[in-house]
Amino acid sequence: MLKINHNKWSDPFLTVVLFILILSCHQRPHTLAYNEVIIGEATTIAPKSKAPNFVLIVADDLGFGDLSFNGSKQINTPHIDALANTGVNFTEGYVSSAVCSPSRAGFLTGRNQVEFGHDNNIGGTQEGFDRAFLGLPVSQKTIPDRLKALGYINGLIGKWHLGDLPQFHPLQRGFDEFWGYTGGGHDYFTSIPNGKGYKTPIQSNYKTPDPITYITDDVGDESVDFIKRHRNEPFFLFASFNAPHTPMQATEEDLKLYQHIKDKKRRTYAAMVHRLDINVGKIVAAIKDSGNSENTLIVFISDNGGPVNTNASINAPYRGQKGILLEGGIHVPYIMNWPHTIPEYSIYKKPVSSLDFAATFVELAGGKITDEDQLDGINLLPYILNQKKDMPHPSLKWRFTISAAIREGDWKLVRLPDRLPQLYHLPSDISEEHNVALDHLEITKNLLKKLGEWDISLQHPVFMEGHIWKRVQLDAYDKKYNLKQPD
Ligand SMILES: [Ca+2]
Repeated sequence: MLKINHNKWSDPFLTVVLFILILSCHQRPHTLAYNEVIIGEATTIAPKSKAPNFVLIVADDLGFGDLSFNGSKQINTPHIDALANTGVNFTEGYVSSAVCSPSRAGFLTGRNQVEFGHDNNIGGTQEGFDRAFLGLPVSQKTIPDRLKALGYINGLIGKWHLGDLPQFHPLQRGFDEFWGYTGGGHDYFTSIPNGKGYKTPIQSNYKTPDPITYITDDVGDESVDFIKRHRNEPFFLFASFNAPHTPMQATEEDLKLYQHIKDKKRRTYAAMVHRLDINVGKIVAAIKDSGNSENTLIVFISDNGGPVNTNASINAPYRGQKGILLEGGIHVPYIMNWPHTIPEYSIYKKPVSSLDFAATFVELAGGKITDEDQLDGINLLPYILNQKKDMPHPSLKWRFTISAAIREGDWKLVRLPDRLPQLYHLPSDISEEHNVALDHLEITKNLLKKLGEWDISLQHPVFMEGHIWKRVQLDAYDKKYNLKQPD
């Protein structure tokens, strides 16, 4: 019979066992101090024999709080949750713009887009500007441009929104395969020959596109097809969903699942996010079925915060929405997943940016990023694996028409044209409800100075949106936002 020493905690063996037990019970803690890095349980990091694949899954206008792993009680997103749980959840993940096109210009190049004049959304441009510049400046290299040089096949499925003219077409910007549309959105059910706006025909350079069924399913299916066809070569897939961007359209089948939600727009939105989640699951399953799980880095983000009025999204606990620089506009769900390389249940709490994708992918693919590339992003893998322990970004900055913002450590300053600057201490005021600019004048002055110096170093935008958007944005700073999850 086993005899246990009464003073058992003095036994080194038992102490180690106890320590391992504590570690193994460590489930996704949410109460840790900001900046702490939680690396999931140790797994063996297998040596990589070949260049990894990259799958970048982007949701469009998804509210931060509308995924169950981010606290949604109304919308169940098991597949996206699983990506976060079996990888790393970046709790301080940002995009570089609060609207679609500049956000995409940023993460596809790895440069803050205002540094090359892509400040604005692509829509109608202002009179006096040359439409030949209405797109991602051709001077800028994209992720697929860089990966192509390293032997990758690059595919874009879905939304582009970086220019309609031939010089901006995805096939001119590094992609080998394209199935989708070049505008900022699409009808979910209808695509017609010679159709305009959201009903444009689907383009593809490698197949005759079938009529769309429900476009979220179609983007999922075409992504699966890409993953299957290229399973034996290194690839980059940009799965660019337009869900849950407007128009608000869902299938009857999915609407039935959310019939308990009274508000019709919110019910439709929930059904749209539900269908997005199912298609993220299809993509992950296809990678697994092709035998490439351990050789594929999957990234999931939303391109900007939820536009609460137009699609009934909720950015709780963050205040603000698409189009503005409060957290609700730029702080997004941000996940990386790479089985047996990124440990499960990792949580990374230092601020990171979608600008980091380019350097991360290129360096993991065996390429080099030098100062000449002028990237703002960095390779995140050494940070995720806790090999580098400093802040990935001493500061992050944003500029969007009338507004600008800077985050440095725990502090964030937002500058608007018609009021005193707003300073928030994010760890103690996650919803940015208490402007403490006057209580911390030195910090306010210092951050304003840094923001101003950056601002005057930047070139002018190469295209403008209509001036009406300035008013719309300013008003959005004064609105009331839903900071709690509805039941
Ligand atoms: Ca968007």
